[in-house]
Amino acid sequence: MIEEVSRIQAEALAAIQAAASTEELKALRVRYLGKKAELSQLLGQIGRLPPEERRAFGAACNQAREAIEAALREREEELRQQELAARLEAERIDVTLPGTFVPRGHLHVLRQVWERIEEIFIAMGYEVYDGPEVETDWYNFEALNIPQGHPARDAQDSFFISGEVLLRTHTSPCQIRYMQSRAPALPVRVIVPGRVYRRDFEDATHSAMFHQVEALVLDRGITMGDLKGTLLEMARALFGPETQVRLRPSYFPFTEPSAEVDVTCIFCRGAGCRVCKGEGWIEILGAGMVHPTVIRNGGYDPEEVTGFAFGVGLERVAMLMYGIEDIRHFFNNDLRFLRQF
Ligand code: 2U9
Repeated sequence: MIEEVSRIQAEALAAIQAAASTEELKALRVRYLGKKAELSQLLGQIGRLPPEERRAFGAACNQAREAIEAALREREEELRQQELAARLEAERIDVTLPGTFVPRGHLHVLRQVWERIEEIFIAMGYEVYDGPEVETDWYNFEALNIPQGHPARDAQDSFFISGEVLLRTHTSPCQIRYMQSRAPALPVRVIVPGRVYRRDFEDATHSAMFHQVEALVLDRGITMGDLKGTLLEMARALFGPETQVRLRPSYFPFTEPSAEVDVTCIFCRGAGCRVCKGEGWIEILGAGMVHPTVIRNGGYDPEEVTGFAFGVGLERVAMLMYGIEDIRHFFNNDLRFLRQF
């Protein structure tokens, strides 16, 4: 039986040496050292031996077991190293390879102009306010001194959702909401940028949806001088420090007096060219002193406070800044156009 032990040990050591993976080694461990292994079974039969041989046989079995254990450990370490090396080689990453190119987008040109105007007014201490695009008749018209039957309603010929609810035709209703939320606190200095909707037929300069920024300032003793100074500040920040502004008399229901505002032509600097039709001036916005009725509708006392307001079309500003000749370019999402800004 002792020879059996030597044979098993020799066979096991050879098999362990020949094992090609740690997986295989696991199987060999079970086969040579497990409960059903030959060696275990031989040891189980120790009782059959004459008593004087049992000690030597037991020692031989233990010695064989230890030799197999040691060989397993050693081979396992060897194979683990080999397997690790193979994995490192197979999973090697070349960090010097060029990466996948992810094209980078940017803000839409209108959004850029929107943010530029916000920055200009935030720097002058204004708040930026926002409100619903679906408005009631009262906020969009009545509060702004445009009663039922007023011709200014026809001019904005609006998208009604019901008899009383419509898509706002200007951002002015937000100004009323802002005043109501602040009254009687002074001063009011706020701009409201946002989308507005008018039932216009589309052409190179009209779109049924466009963007406005409106400004409103209320305080004791505000004059048209404050309005003109503010307009000059904005015009110079947008179009350059040499820009001049001029006011021409006009009419809006919500301001009195009212004015159309021109800036010196940004293409010819006032000399006269094709864009300004030889005038040297380009109209960019409307403005005026807030009508007493509108001040009262916002919750303030027109005997105590005065204020100015103006409204500017974002598309108009962007078209002038970049020489864009058709408003429809903004909304067609043609990348050849959008990428230019
Ligand atoms: C309140 C009181 C007064 C805002 C004003 C204009 C004149 C104006 C147009 C410019 C081009 C609209 O985008 S556009 O078509 N806007 O001419 N807007 S005064 O007056 C207000 C606003 C709110 C409470």
